[in-house]
Amino acid sequence: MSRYEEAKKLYAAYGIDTDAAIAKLKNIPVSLHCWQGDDVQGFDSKDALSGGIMTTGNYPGKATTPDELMADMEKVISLCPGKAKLNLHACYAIFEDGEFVDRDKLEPKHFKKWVNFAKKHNMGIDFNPTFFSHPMVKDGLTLSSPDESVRNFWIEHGKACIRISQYFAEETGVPCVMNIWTGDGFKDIPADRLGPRMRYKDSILEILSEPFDKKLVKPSVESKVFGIGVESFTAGSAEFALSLAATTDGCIPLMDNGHYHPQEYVSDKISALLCFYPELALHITRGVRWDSDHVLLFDDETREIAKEIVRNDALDRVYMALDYFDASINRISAWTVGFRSWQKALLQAMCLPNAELKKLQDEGKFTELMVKQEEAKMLPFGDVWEEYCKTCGVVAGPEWFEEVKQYEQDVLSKRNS
Ligand code: RNT
Ligand code: ZN
Repeated sequence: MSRYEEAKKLYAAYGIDTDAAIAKLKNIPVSLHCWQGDDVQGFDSKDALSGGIMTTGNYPGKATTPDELMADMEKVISLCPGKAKLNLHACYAIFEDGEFVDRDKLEPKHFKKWVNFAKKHNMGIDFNPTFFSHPMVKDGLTLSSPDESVRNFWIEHGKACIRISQYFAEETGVPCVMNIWTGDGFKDIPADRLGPRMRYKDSILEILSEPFDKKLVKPSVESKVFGIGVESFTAGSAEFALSLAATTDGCIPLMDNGHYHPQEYVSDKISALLCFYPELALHITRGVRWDSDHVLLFDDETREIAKEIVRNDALDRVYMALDYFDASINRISAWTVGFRSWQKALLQAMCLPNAELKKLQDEGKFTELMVKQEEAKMLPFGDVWEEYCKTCGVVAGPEWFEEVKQYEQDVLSKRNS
């Protein structure tokens, strides 16, 4: 009997069907962010990354052209089990033949190559307007700026992104989540908090007045507690984003687990939002002491988040996107470790005796609940993971890193970046 066959029997004794879990997970999309590949630089400007976010490190070999970035993503996809969805930022527009337009004038044609790439890999596309790293960010503000010309520029950008999102959905046949995040905020104590928030609200509503098909485009708003250089005030706080989503038809709240105080857990927040919102979105990341966007690992909170989605039967209500960027290590490896970690977290959540544990809780058997939760951790999950990877045609063990090393030697080391 193979190790998987034995493991399957052990799981079956708990009433867990590992074959079914494997078959299900294969078809669940997880958004793979393009921005791990080039430290959130994009192709439309040489401006340094700004907006309260930061990459650190200068590991050689980052992608600097669309072809390089696509080749790198292709490598990552080939090393990961499961179903990826492409997550793009507007700053990754591809201009051809010397053309250039600013962000307020972007059109679907500037993303045609990305659509071809997505189609080649049978992926849907998610999208993000890029409200940072740009000269029109004035005094750290975009959609909430007191300067009307600044606001209008960014509103036009947002509307252009709605049209592009609709184009993505029409081309791929998969709904596009369009996430609005700005770093708008102040370094020090503001004299007026309401003004920027009212302007931010009005600007987002103005963007969403652009006509779109609600079945195809899913706008979301991402909140944040603070950013580097904007420690005192963030316009798009948690209360702001949740209230906006709650009162705006078709708008989804997005929680990034790096965007809360360190003792607040998104794993605890998911069920709260599921009580009220038909759908929600996540940015899955790993903050170390702050919103540092370290590579996602198969750690406790990552697993707890996955459990909350799986055991609440919410896989079709939660849009899952990865959001981290480490420039200090091989970027292909960073991307791959994160994607594989989330796959592991989901698969393991599907292979827990969730119904039995819930019953123990409802019966008030808390001693037994603790014992069983701890014992379930010892089930031979590695064998199920191996089987999952095998059926997806990728290696389960650390051998995938050999391929990354080879790619580094053959491709990355030849780049001038
Ligand atoms: C920043 C937000 C945001 C970005 C991406 C690049 O704190 O998390 O989602 O990481 O849009
Ligand atoms: Zn995020």
